[in-house]
Amino acid sequence: MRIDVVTLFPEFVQQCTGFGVIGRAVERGLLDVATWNPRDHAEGGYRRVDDTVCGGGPGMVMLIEPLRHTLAAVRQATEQSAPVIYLSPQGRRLTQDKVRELAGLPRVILLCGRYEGIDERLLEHEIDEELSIGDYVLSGGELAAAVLIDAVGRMQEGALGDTQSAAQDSFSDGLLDCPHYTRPVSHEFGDVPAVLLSGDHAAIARWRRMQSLGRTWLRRPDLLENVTLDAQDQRLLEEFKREHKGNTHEQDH
Ligand code: 9D3
Repeated sequence: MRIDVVTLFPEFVQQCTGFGVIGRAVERGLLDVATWNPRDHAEGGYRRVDDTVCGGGPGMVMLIEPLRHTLAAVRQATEQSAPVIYLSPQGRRLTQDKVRELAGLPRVILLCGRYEGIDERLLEHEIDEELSIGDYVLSGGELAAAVLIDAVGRMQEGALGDTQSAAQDSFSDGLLDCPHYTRPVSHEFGDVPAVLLSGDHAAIARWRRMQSLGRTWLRRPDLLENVTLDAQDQRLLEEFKREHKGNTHEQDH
């Protein structure tokens, strides 16, 4: 997959692709991230990419022409057509469903804003989709682009090792992950749950499923509204709730 990023801070975006799973995906040629700086397509000695806000008020807005010329250059760089995605607080929220959808495309173009944002007319004419990564204020689109690249990059075939798999992820089945433990089995901070040492693979799978269901119920009940639980899942969740009640009682006394 190829991802082109239009940004005033290309080094920042490139740095974000250099480590861990994404770094290896890039090394192996599973993912190709190219950056484009609108300043290279700006005119005049000052290479202006922004100007003051029409109607007054603080801040600056990114100019149409440098971005338009940059996007034209990006489109010329490969034959494949690609959706242009603008990272912005006004976008729909990025979800794992959207990540999966984008990961299946051969190419996407990401547009990062700085300052107060981009002239609305450029968005109307050149943007296919607007995405936000959450309800908090960033100072620009670059970190959001890095988040999207990370999430989409690790979904590429062969990006994760044999032992990992994107299908095992939290959210892939709409539930949170179960707790994980490693050695030592006995520690000042507590013991590893006995079932994980039992060697009973069916019991371990049941325990993990119960923990996933229980933690989702405790921490993200909103996620449970979007999944259908079979009879076994419902039993496991009921069991978790009974044990949880018992535990919270003990703590009260
Ligand atoms: C303080 C400026 N705000 C005035 C109400 C508007 C504003 C403009 C530009 C707020 C944030 C930004 C920069 N943010 C992004 O480019 C961005 C973003 C974000 O801030 N939150 C979540 N997702 C994203 S994607 C791009």
